[in-house]
Amino acid sequence: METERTRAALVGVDFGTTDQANSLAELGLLARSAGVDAVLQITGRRQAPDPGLFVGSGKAEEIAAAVASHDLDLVLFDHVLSGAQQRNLERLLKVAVVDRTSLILDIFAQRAQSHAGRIQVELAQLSHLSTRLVRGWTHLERQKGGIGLRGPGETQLETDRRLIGERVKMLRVKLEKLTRQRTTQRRQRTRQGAFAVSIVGYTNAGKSTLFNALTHAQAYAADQLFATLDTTSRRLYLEGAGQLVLSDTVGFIRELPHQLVEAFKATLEETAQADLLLHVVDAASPARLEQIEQVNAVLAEIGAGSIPQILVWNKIDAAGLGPAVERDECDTIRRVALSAQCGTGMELLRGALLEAAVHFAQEPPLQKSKGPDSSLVELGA
Ligand SMILES: Nc1nc2c(ncn2[C@@H]2O[C@H](COP(=O)(O)OP(=O)(O)OP(=O)(O)O)[C@@H](O)[C@H]2O)c(=O)[nH]1
Ligand SMILES: [Mg+2]
Repeated sequence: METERTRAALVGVDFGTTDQANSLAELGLLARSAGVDAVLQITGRRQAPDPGLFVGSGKAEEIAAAVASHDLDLVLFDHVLSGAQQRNLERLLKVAVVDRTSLILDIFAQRAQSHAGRIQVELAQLSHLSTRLVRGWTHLERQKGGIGLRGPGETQLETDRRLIGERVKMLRVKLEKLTRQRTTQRRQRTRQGAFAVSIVGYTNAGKSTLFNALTHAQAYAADQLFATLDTTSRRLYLEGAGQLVLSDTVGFIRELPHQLVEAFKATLEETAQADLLLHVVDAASPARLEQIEQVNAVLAEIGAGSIPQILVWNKIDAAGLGPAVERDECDTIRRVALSAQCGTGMELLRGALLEAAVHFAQEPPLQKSKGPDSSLVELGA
């Protein structure tokens, strides 16, 4: 017998600020990546969120009717809900209600493989949870006994907060220890003077496919969001330039939960220490320019905003473009168009890496002041 998959409705409200169609399509991909079937979409338009239900009462009734008629198990909101809104909606709809932040955290939790990765996800989840406790999980006080856990004179809410606080402290210590080991490994590598290149980009842009194509490795690449969570590094020998270290990294997404960026600082550190970033872009995505901006914003947040970048305009097969190299006024390569999957244009990227590595060997580190060039817009435009 087939196991029954979770059936969900996607709910998106247009406040006139973001591109709702793209954002909802992405929520659908997130749902699929989490193993959920998005059965239907419900959209609406409002000036501002309703404090109690996020949507208006009429829209809430519409969602309730859809839940009943389509036999749904879950309602996914393409927004961040307060703890109170989520609780009120669950009471009304009688199914689980999950917001965008929790869905992303859930995918990360499913994917985390390494010890450090798991700790980081749990830290992010606890931090998300604690913001909701503050918003009043008072119903827990009646439900949970808390026998043996509650300190003298504590309410359940205080106990929950204290337990979370203690767990967070313990996880931080563990993570720090793991991070120290990683830093030592990195230092050893740097002492050998290897040129460090990190592959960054929006989730599903093709980073792992590119990593595999360059290293002939078998990193997990899939049509899923956040297929990669842990940084994988490989040494790569480049004829004429010697060794370089190439890293595949976790992808970024719009409204990446802040708790995740905070928690994943240790993993992202690898990126912040790179000598060069290969910023992979899905050239076939209609949202590619917005995605570039989102990635650059996260890079700035983790202190990688001024590392030199080469934009890799990937999936040219799907975008109907040809392989190409673009240079800036100083003759530095700023963009390479290729298909990591078909291999078209890969030799152009190898050439670009060689140039960058030779430059690095001559005057390390590369001019740190040169950040991403926002004047790069459409290829061939
Ligand atoms: N058409 C086409 N598809 C590609 C190309 N490169 C990658 N893909 C597909 O895009 C999807 C995502 O590829 P991944 O390499 O897993 O992407 P990623 O950036 O590592 O994704 P995350 O780790 O989830 O952030 C897969 O289905 C790939 O087969 C390409 O050049 N052309
Ligand atoms: Mg990947």
